[in-house]
Amino acid sequence: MRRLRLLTGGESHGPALTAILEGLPAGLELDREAIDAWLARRQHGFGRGGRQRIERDTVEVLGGLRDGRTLGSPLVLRVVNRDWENWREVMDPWRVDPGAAAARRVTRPRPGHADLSGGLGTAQTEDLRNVLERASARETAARVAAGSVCARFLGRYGIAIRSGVLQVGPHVVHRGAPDWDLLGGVDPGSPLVTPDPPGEERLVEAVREARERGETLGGVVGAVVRGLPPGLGSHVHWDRKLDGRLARAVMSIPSVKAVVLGEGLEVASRVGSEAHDAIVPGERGLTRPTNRAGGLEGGVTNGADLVVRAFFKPISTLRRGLPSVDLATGEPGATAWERSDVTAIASAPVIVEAMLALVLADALLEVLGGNAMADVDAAWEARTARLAPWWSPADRG
Ligand code: EPS
Repeated sequence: MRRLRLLTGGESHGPALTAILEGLPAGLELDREAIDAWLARRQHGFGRGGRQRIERDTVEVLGGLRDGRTLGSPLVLRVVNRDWENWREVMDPWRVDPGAAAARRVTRPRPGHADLSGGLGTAQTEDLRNVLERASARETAARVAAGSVCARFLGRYGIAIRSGVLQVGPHVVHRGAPDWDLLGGVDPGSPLVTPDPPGEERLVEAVREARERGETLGGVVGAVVRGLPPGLGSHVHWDRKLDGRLARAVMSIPSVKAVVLGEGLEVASRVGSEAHDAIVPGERGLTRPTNRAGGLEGGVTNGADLVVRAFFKPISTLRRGLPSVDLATGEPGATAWERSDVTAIASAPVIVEAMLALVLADALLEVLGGNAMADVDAAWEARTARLAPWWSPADRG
């Protein structure tokens, strides 16, 4: 991140999650309802566990905003954990109740979660709760709050994001890279937010079956960003290339094990003439009849839609348990279960959108500069004027 910084804090069953987003220009108008709508999307979906019936995520702003406009100082956002009330004795920052803490101690690490690796890494194997509380995907609530603000910034320049679930476990709704029109068919209120809402009943049934078997499911999320001007990122340095920055951000979402840009998975097995996107003169600039590159060439946006897929592994808390070892005794034993999601895939699209918005807002600010929205606006106008012979935001659509 070159212009923006995002730091999140807070544990899953602690008092709250916090996000500090630093580097936004002063004068960006925010909308509380819009942030809350993003948070609600993250809570929506079929397959979530009992926790989502407790939480009602909404944003509180603790700094960086006055009269609905950013001040240029760090934007401090908080999302309260309602479940904290039930965990005070176990999660008290100053003094936990030893009896309550012992009853909630975790010593059998879940394969696939951060329990063992994080416990070994931070010398906290005596109670893996010290690790799993922070490693919990609950943290993504803070990212979504901050990401929605970045999306608002991008929206000012006509840059918009769509997303949806392309696959739930082995059940494929759409194979291959998504496009803008496909994701226009997503109903954010449908149980699994796929581009085929009427076809979701069989997916819902698959989630129900997995629940009955004590299993969990992952899946695939697709996202497309429209309206990005060419030239974001860099062809010059490995750490400034936008493909790497986007992949890192999406890969950092809990459970993501693979990120694909455009038709990146598919082109590896094609010949060159079927892998690239011809450059053709158009009426108002250059056009590309295909978008296999997914909007990025050489680590730089090329003006086409940015196309991303994120592959999520199944959740690692299974009701049927997974083979593990009790670190307190050294004895083998199945992992414990209290409650969990069967799948959180319906929550994933908005999280992917948030991470894309964060990186893209950073990349846009990097080329536009400016600490005040008026200056950023002027830079946007100058840049689009320079690009006019080649690219026009109006052409995307
Ligand atoms: C999570 C475990 C579950 C999920 C949680 C992520 O929480 P709990 O242990 O309280 O049942 O519900 O996700 C959320 C709370 C959320 O808001 O997304 C985990 O271990 O990663």
